[in-house]
Amino acid sequence: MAKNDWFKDSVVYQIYPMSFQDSNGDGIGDLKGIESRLDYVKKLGANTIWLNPIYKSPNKDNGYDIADYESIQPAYGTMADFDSLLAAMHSKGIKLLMDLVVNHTSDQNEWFQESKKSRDNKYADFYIWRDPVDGHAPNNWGSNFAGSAWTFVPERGQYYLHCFAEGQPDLNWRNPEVREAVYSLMRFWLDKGVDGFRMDVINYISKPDGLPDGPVPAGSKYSPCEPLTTNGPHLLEYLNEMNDKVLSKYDMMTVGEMPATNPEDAVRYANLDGSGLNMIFQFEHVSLSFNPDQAIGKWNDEPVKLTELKHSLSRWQAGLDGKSWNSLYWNNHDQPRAVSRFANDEPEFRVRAAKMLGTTLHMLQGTPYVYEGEELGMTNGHFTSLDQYEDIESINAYKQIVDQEHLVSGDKMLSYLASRSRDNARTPMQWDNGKYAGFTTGDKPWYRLNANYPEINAADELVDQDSVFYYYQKLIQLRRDNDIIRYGRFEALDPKDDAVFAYKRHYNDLTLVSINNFTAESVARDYQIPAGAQLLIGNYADDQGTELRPFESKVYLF
Ligand code: TEU
Ligand code: CA
Repeated sequence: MAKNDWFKDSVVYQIYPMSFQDSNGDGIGDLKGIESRLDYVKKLGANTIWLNPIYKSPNKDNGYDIADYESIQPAYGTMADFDSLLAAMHSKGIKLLMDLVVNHTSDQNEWFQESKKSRDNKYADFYIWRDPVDGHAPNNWGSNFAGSAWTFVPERGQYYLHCFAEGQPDLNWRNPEVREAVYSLMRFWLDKGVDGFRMDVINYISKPDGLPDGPVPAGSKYSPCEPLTTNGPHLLEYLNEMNDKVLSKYDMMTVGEMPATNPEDAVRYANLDGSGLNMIFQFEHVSLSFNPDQAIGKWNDEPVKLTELKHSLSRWQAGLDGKSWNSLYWNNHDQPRAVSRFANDEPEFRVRAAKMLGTTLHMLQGTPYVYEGEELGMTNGHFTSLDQYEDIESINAYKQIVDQEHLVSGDKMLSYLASRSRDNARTPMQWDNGKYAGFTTGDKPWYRLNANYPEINAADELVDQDSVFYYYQKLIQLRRDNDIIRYGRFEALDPKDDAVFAYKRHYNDLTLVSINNFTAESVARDYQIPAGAQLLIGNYADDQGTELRPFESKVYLF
């Protein structure tokens, strides 16, 4: 394996620091808490951890608004705690990916604090400032978190652009000094020994020339920043420059978060020739039920159609083979819980369904990402009132869509939030059935627990050989043991079948068949499995041949 190629052999476990493990009873997860749980991650078999942002931040967007790139959020601990965590990880053979959030900073960042003072200071050109047009914002762009993407600052008599919250001003990547400042903070962490970066909305960094108005969906006042600001004219140039000046100098891995991309974009920005990033997080399979041209956008409560999901994942598997590399994920801190969204979280089916989703994803080509609690089959919160939400996106969306634009009723929007809110993923980790699920010893977790922690928790799963946890452990071990799972070529089977997602992988003279029933019904399917085939894994105790029971998964090798 060539230098820097270990990204292909990684299985990444994603930790949302705020909600993982509190060590000092203040109700907020922290670095010492993470360190105390490394053996759990090790036991699962992941060899890489991605930490969501742990830098100093006013938490307008839970750490995605960074006030100081080179210091640790005090609630999470100190730089000494970080050094200790990194050393502990490395001693256990676990690599660390940090979150790199450089499309925007916090408005509390010193760069912005200086920039907003005048039009001629050292940082004046670090952000995207424009004069008012006829007393209004310079264009019609809307923030991803509702409202205009522009905020006026009287000191400068100008507006600044923020594709996310007002407290998240976009950096001006056209300014070479901005790019150098970013490379410098990257080197700071790489020189400490971190093993790579997950790059937040990295395909937003090059804005279109002239910042022209965009189309406004019916019922809205604004044209959403996305996709107007994604995949801009200088993106590839910036990524190549970053590669030249930083990435190529270290033995590291990169994954760029890139909404609004297609397989051709992946080949462009994350080519296996090593000129850009190692892989991207694409959004197609988690956006299939969106209405991009309507003001309601991502908000709905429709289940995804299996045929569309299959079509999407299949075209990414085929489109990237030999040219780029897939990231494989069902959920993360921005997405609802996989078992609730793509399968079935009712007690009767949950365990089987969670294993089925794990099988579907982990037998694909690419690097799998497991989001904390996914390996337990954790579910959505099933919240029913607005005061149960904490996330800026969810709360602002409700205000805009229900209170201001009157596009849907409050009840309808609550149903949409229950189905799609990012908060579904952000409830504290369910370690055991004790008070606050073992997440904190204090009396106030920063965010509410999912009420089902007495039934779904790590302690119970670790003493149950049939648990989702041990099933994920086996999936990860199978990937390690079988080149065909890591490198094999993908072949879709029966694209029109709306109940079963089955596919083949091919490597040398070996064939693997992954069969996954996405329904709560029994169905019969014949994939012509040869008599001597080996059953690598399955989520029922026995094999009924062509009969597939509810949410049954099985994988054959021959
Ligand atoms: O998320 C980016 C992201 O998910 C959006 O671009 C999304 O497509 C948009 O909000 C439309 O719904 C990343 C982080 O993962 C997220 O937690 C941050 O809030 C965001 O960037 C800003 O940093
Ligand atoms: Ca704490």
